[in-house]
Amino acid sequence: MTEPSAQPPTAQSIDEIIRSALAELESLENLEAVDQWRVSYLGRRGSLTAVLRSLSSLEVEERRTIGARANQAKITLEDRLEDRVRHINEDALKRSASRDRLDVTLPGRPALAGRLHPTTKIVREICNVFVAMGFGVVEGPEVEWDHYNFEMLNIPKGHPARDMWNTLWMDYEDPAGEKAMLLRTHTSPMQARVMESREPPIRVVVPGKCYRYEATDATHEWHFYQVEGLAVGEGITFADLKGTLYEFARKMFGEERQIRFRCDYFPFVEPGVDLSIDCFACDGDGDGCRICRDSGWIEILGAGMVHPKVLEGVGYDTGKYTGFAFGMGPERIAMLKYGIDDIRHFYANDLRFLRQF
Ligand code: FA5
Repeated sequence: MTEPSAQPPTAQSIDEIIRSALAELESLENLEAVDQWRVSYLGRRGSLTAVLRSLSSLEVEERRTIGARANQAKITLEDRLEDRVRHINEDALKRSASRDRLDVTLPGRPALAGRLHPTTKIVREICNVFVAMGFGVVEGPEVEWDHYNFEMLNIPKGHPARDMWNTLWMDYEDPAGEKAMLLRTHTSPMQARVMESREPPIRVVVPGKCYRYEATDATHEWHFYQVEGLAVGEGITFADLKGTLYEFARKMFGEERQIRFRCDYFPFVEPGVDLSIDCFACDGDGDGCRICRDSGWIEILGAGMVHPKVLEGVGYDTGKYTGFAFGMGPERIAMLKYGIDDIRHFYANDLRFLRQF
């Protein structure tokens, strides 16, 4: 850059300004530098502007020739400035076009598709079997009142049967100072809720999450799913219960499966039973079988005829209506069906396990 001169301008000094300005301009690679260049030659205090200002100190004749030269110099610098800016912009555009070029021949990245959790799948499979038999599907609250989880199921306070369900209580007490709210320990409270809200005939299954204050092991989680079933109407008998569950076992585990009922106790059914299927791994032989632990049978659910006290509790006429109910653990059914040896795999969030389903 040439410093503005205090000397009167001459043709040589103007040529010198042009020469050095153009040489400098050619070496500039970005717009900021070009703007600084413009300020230093053509700006208010720029060297060429200073020349134009000092023309008045020249003789008239000299002023005409030197002035014309200086004006021509200004036009030259402005033209070349414009060229340089265009050149820099075009260069930047070319560079970005080659840098950001889209290679349409590259193979695409495969989209990661999510999938249903194995519990969701088995719960849907179970529900579908019952839907095909005319059952509807309903859901209910996971935070439940003691009233529905126990009282309405013929399990009053102090009843020893409460010990069958290790309970996670909420920090809420009723006016009598009793713990009143809990994470439901089973889906059975929905029996009373459904019966309170409609009249027979009723046929529903209730899938949902349950919680128990439980030490976990290969077959016990502290949170797990259940699918409850309830049918209430006129003339429903134990034969209907047997037929329904028999159909379910065959649809889930195969036509050749045998089922076995044994007496069991649940305060909200009478009589109560548990249902086993003959082991699909050893075909009921039992001998040395890891799945059924030598017994030839695998227990899959609890069931029974709805206890008259439960029907009375919701105001049903027990002379007119009877019903059956059942409750099963879908994770245990999935374990049996797919040979999973530990229930804790279901909720450990290990994709190596979950991707297998
Ligand atoms: C009940 O919960 C009764 N409400 C079932 C019932 C309903 C009986 C209607 C009669 C009429 P039980 O505690 O046995 O019963 O649990 C039922 C099923 O839930 C079990 O067979 C098992 O498959 C599953 N289950 C129970 N506890 C756990 C647990 N800790 N982890 C995983 N699954 C469990």
